[in-house]
Amino acid sequence: MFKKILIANRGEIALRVIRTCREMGIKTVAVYSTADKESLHVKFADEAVCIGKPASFDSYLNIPHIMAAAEITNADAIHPGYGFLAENARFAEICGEHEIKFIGPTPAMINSMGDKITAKETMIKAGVPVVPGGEGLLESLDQAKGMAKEVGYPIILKATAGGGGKGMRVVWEEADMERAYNTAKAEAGASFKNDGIYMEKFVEEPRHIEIQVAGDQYGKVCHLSERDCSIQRRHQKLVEESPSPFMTPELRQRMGDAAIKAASAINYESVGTIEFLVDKHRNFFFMEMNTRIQVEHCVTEEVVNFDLIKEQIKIAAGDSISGLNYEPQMHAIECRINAEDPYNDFRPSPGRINVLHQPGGHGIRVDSHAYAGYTIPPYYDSMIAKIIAVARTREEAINTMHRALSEYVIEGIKTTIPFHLQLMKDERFRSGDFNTKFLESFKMQ
Ligand code: MV4
Repeated sequence: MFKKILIANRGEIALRVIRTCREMGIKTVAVYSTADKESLHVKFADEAVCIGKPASFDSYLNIPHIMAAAEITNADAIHPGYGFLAENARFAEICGEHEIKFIGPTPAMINSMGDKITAKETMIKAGVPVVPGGEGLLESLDQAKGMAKEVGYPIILKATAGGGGKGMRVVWEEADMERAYNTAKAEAGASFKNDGIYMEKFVEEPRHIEIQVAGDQYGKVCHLSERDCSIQRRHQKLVEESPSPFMTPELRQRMGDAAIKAASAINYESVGTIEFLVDKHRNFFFMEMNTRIQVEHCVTEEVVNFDLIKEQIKIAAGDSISGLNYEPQMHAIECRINAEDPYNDFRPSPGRINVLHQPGGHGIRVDSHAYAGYTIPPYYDSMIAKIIAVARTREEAINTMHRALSEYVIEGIKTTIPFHLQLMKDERFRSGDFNTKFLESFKMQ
């Protein structure tokens, strides 16, 4: 097992990794930007190294600075968390060149899922359902128009280097194709330095349901059931839960099998997630694979009673997994508490937390790096806490969540707590009848 892990991240996920390391008897190294000097991950780690100025590019994305911190502290592994360098194949490769274990998949596995057309072709070969559409890169506007006639409108244009919603365009009829084609291509080029785009049939009002998987270095892959992430706003998830209210045992069987096929197709090693779009007829289609631990991993941890960070570290150290799949034993819901004003278009609200009281009690887990007196810097994402409610039924989990939200006191900044309080009382949310469009029509009272 590793003796010392450097955590190349900040905020709640850095703290989350430090906690598991401590339980496993592994020493930890925090890295931090000058803006994060007073952060909890710096205080809780065994050692801490400043790696640069506030801007991510100068610190949490600065590979030479992070490698230097790992070298001087003699770390034998690096945990990348999520975001920042977590899906940077070159970073994983550089770790290998320095004989420091990257806690995640190999560079080749990251690359194979990073390019969406390549990923989709791999999935077709593996027998995983994908959204119908033209295969390969679009070469011209005329080709796009011809292809759309075959696929049938509406269609969606996506960037092959994209993911997470950037550079997508929905096209409802041929008259709109030229403008959409040109803007999608320009946006892809500007965002990813790769203007390759491809076409899919547009799935209307889909649910976003993802399957957690784990694979070891010896070819064993298992799944740990689903998370429903349909409650999103502008491609930002706000609430995740497991099991999905839309799930049936038969659908879980089929999606779990598909997820295992997907991960096995690239001999996946580490924990990861297969994202699917699910239509109202319970047809599901591969969308993307995330080759990292995700923000919402806690929901799965609570329903299958499993420490996914511990599993990820053990797999990286060469341990084997049982290969058994896991089904939800409980119902868990996670609300993301962001320093944003839900009454003002979710505008970021960084600043000092003057008063803080975090909820607790039966069925409540709070993962957060916030403390009274902490100043949220404006440079990074605005998530300051995750509340996870666990109960035997969905209704009880929602009620527990509402109770916890009502106990939460955060003064000095605006947060998404009022949004979640309203959502937990919303009849449509409570009925489980929602999809990824739900928040478009949700109004704060
Ligand atoms: C789609 C789609 C409908 N049809 N693809 C959004 C993020 C990116 N990963 C893919 N996304 C979508 N792809 C087809 N063929 C609808 C979306 C989509 C979406 C997906 C999941 C969660 C929220 C979403 C919000 C808007 C659009």
